[in-house]
Amino acid sequence: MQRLLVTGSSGGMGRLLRERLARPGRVLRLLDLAHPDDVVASPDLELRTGSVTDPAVVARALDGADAVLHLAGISVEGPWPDVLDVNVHGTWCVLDAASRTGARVLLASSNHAVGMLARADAGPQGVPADAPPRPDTYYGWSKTAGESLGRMYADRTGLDVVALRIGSCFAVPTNVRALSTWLSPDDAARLVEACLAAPSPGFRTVWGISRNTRRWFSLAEGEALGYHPLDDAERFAADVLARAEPDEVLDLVGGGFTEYVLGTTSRPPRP
Ligand code: 15L
Repeated sequence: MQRLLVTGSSGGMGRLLRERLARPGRVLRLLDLAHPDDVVASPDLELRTGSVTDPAVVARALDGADAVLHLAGISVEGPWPDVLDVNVHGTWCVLDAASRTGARVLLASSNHAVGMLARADAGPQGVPADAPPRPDTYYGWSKTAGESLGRMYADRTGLDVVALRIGSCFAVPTNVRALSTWLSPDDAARLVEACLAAPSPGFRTVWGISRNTRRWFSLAEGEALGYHPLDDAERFAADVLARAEPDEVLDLVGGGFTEYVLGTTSRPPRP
């Protein structure tokens, strides 16, 4: 029996993945500050409540787990102390506890780790999955910090750590940028399964995107790990383009995040 811990299971991605990751031979253990009423514990579903910033909570949650999908965190730009505590300290709690149990760690990183990259600078295959950090926000920086902490634990302790640079994981793509950056929920589950099944991946960085016709990011590193996405945002293109906002940021990988006043999700007024 495999036990998979999912942190941040009540958040956006956690909710999309919960049912998709359930399967015979697997116990899902969900950790979040609270669980929705319709999520009920069963022999295959263990519910843990608490914060990823509490090392004791995380150590207990990892006890007996074979792997952890670490989704918990602030998922947009936020004030520096909060981002540091939840995203960086929380990720340390997970990596440090996993380094004592040997559980494989899948870290939810983000495209915003390289958000300031100009799309024009991407090679013919798209931005490589291990492109050096170019964070666009405190949030994006926190994701690069998590990746580099993961690398350190992998190097120092032999832990398997896969950092998933997730594009836009929503039920459907909602803007023009997402026609390039979309990660469908089904492909997200395929990505997690590939990361769990790969024999001894060591430290890797892979893009979490679907096989989008307009993709900006390389699929090569994910494919090397056994991730073969099936979905393509293009089937939503007509609808999305009909509703396109004229001022959407499309020249930089991070899109609208690249314009945020740091620490906030507001933009300065345009001249
Ligand atoms: C992310 O990293 C965020 O968590 C998510 O809210 C989206 O904004 C996504 O990136 C994106 O770039 O679309």
